[in-house]
Amino acid sequence: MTTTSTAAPTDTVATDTLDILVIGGGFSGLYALDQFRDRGYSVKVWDAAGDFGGIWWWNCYPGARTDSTGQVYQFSHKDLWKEYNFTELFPGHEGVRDYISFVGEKLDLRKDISFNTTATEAAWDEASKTWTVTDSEGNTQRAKNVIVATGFGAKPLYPDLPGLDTFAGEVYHTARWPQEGVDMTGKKVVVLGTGSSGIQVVQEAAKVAKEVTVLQRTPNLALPMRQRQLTPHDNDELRHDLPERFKIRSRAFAGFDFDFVPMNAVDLSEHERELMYERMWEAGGFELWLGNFQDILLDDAANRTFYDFWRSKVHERVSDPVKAEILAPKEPPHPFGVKRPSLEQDYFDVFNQDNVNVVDYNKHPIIEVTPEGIRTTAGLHEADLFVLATGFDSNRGGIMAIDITGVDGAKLEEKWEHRVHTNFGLTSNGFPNMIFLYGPQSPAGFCNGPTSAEEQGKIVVDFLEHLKEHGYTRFENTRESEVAWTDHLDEIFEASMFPKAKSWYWGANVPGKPRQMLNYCGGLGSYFGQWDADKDAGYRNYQFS
Ligand code: N01
Repeated sequence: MTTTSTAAPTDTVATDTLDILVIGGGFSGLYALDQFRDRGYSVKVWDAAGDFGGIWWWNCYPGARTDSTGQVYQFSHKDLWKEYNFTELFPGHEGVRDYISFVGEKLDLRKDISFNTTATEAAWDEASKTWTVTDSEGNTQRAKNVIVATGFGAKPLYPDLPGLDTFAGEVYHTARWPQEGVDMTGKKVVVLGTGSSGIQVVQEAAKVAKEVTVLQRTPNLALPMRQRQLTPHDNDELRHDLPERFKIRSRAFAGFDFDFVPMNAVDLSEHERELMYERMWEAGGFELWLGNFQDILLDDAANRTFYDFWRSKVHERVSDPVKAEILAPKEPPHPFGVKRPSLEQDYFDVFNQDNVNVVDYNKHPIIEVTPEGIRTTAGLHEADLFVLATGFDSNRGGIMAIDITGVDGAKLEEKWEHRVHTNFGLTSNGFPNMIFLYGPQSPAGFCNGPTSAEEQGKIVVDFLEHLKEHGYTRFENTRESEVAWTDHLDEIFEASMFPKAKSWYWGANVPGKPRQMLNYCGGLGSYFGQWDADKDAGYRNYQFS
């Protein structure tokens, strides 16, 4: 017997067996819902969040905001972009949630989404060729196909700190921040972690807290955001060439409306290079990372020229030379850009305030957490609020949190325990009729989210339409194809500079996680080009029946 989730809207008609159940209602899940529903499929979405927002529902810590401009961090389809006005160039989490709610209402998506519904199990039945998915309340839904669109950051990473449970103050992970917010005014705040989440919290805490102590294990080679407020008129100005920019982002290396400059940093004189860096620095944004010289992520010497430029900019802004050296050391902690840099507004400036300090965590690690605060080898840092900005068990964590049972009782968790294997990050042998969006071994970590939602979404729509046309009810990629895809990822990873930084891109941030590149770093052009070639060869990596 199939039941709908307790949280399902009352006007939803219970469907015995859906064509598609989508787990996850972020950009990818919503695009899939809209597109498949348009084509006559019965589709429902289950989402663990309380409302529209995807990852931005969970990550509602102060200062959480996207590092993409709203113009590029939106859907390109159905003319939605003609109507919505962003209030900031780089929208905060409230802004992104407002935008996604707008999309939800505009496309009438809510009626097919069950929020507050966490998928805990999915089991394949070969006889009926269906999946049965169960939620945390024990409700089940049968579906011919399951799309897992849980995102790269569905599972927060909690550090193992002695004494954490004795802490008398408040402690929150940035990805599980209370929806009602946390007032940091007048508090002593300790922030562990300086990834994107950490630096965004620090910028906000510095404005109101009594004291902010930043525990930094790896400096964030953060770049200027150049944030600004937008009027409706500004939105119109930014809108006029959007269709062209959407076209560019669909095949640009990382799904943005710009790409690497077809010049090598090392071919220019120092003066010419500096002029170019200065121009880019003034403009700000991720162009400094993914629109920089084409050799910046390939050549150590080229990379170092930018690191030195970046460091000089930070040192100009931080007056205390000791703090400046911790934040931007003479020797790079890793090459620039092979660990994700963030965009910042006044991150480096706040260290000029007396109430903001940075601790070099490598020299002074945490010994224990006490009721009063966090004791490092440098002493006790008293705290009322301890912020864990420690990131995620990225890419595979959210998927493996679901107990997925495929053919002959095989468990995905066991299959992927030591090594993830997928075909294009989309499917995994032994788990038929299951598709991952923005999943491990896809370009996820190197792709602007909405671009991936649409571009991967399109190939998945084509794929299931192909099945429908041919009357197939079952698909499964071959074992050879996923071994080849995994080898391909390994090869480009090994040949790149990415192994030179410990990062979540390859699992190096999680103790005990197998070290394997989990994000395709060959660029969207190559990714979709290879997929199209396989498709033109009759989806040669799949067995259909
Ligand atoms: O997580 P992170 P995040 N002891 O993993 C440190 C996206 N995102 O939530 O670098 C001490 O990057 C860890 O140190 P180290 C974006 O793609 C986007 O910030 O491993 N320190 C690191 O400093 C991003 O890349 C946006 O040495 C520990 C930090 O915690 C991704 O999400 C906003 C530790 C974790 O940084 C993840 O970002 C937010 C320990 N035990 C997130 N464990 C925007 O678009 C971890 N750390 C702006």
